[in-house]
Amino acid sequence: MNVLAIISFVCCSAVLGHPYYRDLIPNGYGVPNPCDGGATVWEAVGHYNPLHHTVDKNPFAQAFAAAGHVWTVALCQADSDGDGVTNGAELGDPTCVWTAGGSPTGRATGHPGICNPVGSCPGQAFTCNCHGHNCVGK
Ligand SMILES: [Ca+2]
Repeated sequence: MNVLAIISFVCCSAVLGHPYYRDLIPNGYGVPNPCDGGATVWEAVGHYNPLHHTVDKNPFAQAFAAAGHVWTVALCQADSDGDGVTNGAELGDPTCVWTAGGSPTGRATGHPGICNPVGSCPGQAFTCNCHGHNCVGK
C-alpha cells in the first residue's frame, strides 16, 4: 500500500511540475495572452502554446531555467523576449522586490516570453494561433 502511495505521489508531482513554476514568478496565474489583448490568461507561461507545455520553450522559460527556477533580481531586470520591457515590468514587479509567496506590487501587463506586440521583435518569429509544436520559425 505504501508503494502505491509513493508511486501516486511521484506520478502526480511530475504532472503538476510545470504549474508549480507559476507559483515562483509574480502573477504567474495572471499573465495576459498577447494574442487576444489580454482577454484570456496565458497558462503555460514558459511555452509558446498558451495552454500546453510543448517542447517549444520561449526565451523567458530558458532564462528562468538558467536562473535555477528562482525569481532573481537579474531575471526580473532582464528583457527575455526582447520587446523593450523588463520581465519584472511585464509581470507586475517593476522594482524587482517580489519573492515567492508574496503579493506583487502590480498586476501582470505583458508576457515575459512573447514579444508584445506579437511579431514586433526581429529575434522572435512567433505567430498567434499556433497550437502544437514548431510554433516559431527556426
Ligand atoms: Ca519583455
